[in-house]
Amino acid sequence: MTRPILYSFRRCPYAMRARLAIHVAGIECELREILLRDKAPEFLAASPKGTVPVVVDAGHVIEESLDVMHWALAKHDPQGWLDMPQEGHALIAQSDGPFKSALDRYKYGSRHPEADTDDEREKGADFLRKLNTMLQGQAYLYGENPCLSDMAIVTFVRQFAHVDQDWFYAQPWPDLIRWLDAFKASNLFAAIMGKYPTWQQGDEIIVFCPKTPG
Ligand SMILES: N[C@@H](CCC(=O)N[C@@H](CS)C(=O)NCC(=O)O)C(=O)O
Repeated sequence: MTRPILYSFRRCPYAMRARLAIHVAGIECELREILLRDKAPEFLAASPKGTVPVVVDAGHVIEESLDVMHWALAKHDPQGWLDMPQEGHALIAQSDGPFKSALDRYKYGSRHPEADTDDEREKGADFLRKLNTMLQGQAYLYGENPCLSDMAIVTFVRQFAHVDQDWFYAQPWPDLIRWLDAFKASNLFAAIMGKYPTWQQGDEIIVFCPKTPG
């Protein structure tokens, strides 16, 4: 049986969330690490829009990270990540939309000369305050177990926190910080952050999340 191919980029928060779902689902993939500034032609042939992550599963191309998460969890969802209230989808949309836009303008201020980085940080902080409130008294966004929205959002919160860690960790968001730090310290996060050389045709196959024997 041929394994699905996963085109990925280690530090991309979209690729990270795809790898989180693939890993928790235990799907063995052939990992191909892409260099964003010099994309492999095989990658562009599979998905001309040229964003990671992309999964190619028996000729079927999945080129949106959330779709990759759903694809993986539909196969196997041992932690019940899909067991999420309906509003979790709207929360993910808020993260992928306005929050991600503020994050980009805050993080890459020089690429957005029209934006004021303090204003953008404040827009992002509005969303983070909401998450902090949701996390009060519970380990995850919708209770004591992680679900799709935790894992679809946390990699972007991590990126936001890393723009200016001194500022982030000084904010009155103890529950959000606890949630983020627990994720960063988790075995799951460690398992998806392995370092791989950039892939090119002819390289030896790298198996992402190999099945443990037995
Ligand atoms: N909507 C896409 C967005 C993916 C995305 O934008 N990934 C970035 C890397 S973090 C990318 O591949 N950018 C293309 C480039 O930099 O050339 C998804 O959810 O998969």
